[in-house]
Amino acid sequence: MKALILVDIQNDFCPLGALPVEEGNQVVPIANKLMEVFDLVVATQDWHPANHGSFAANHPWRKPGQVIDLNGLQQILWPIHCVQESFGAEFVQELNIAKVSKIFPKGTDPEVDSYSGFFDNGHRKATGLGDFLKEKEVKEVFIMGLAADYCVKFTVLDAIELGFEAYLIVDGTRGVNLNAGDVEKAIAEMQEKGAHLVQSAELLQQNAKN
Ligand code: VGL
Ligand code: ZN
Repeated sequence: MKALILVDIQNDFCPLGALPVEEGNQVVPIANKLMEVFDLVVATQDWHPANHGSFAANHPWRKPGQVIDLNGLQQILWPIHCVQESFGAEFVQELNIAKVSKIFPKGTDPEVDSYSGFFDNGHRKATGLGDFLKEKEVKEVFIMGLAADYCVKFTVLDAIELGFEAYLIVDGTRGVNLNAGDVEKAIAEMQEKGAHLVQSAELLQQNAKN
């Protein structure tokens, strides 16, 4: 069984959002097309409480982009984004979420961030995504969404660690690029660690259902 994992395709990661990803909205039509050729689609949703420790605004005098120690882990500070129940946290309206079997919220604990769709950044708590996929006897996961250099990357790396055959859908992702070249670096790291790189067109041609 193959599964398509849509990572954080939310308003705040679109070009007009609070944590803008250049061309972030351009992954939406790709996701919609790919959903037609997968029997199983899941989505992750960055879903922070307002007091989340990753928000610069929750630390005196801190600014987005700075790095702090958050309960023993290095934490990049972000603008306030994807606050539970806010517009910014909603999936992009054009995304066809009717095809999504299950949504996995992440980043709900104010004390620890969660880039990966599988675990928090300390690898202490699971979101349930790994068990869900194993129950469905998924062996191969195809991952796309936002952002390439954070949540997509860590979702891919955890998928590999959990024993899934992991495919990064390269045209289905865009990155924050806090530093120039971050996306290329992230893709290189995913590939080094065992991820396969694919383009959405190849999957549409093959038709992943077969
Ligand atoms: C993300 C930074 C903070 C992401 C989420 O979805 O890549 N990045 N929260
Ligand atoms: Zn976040």
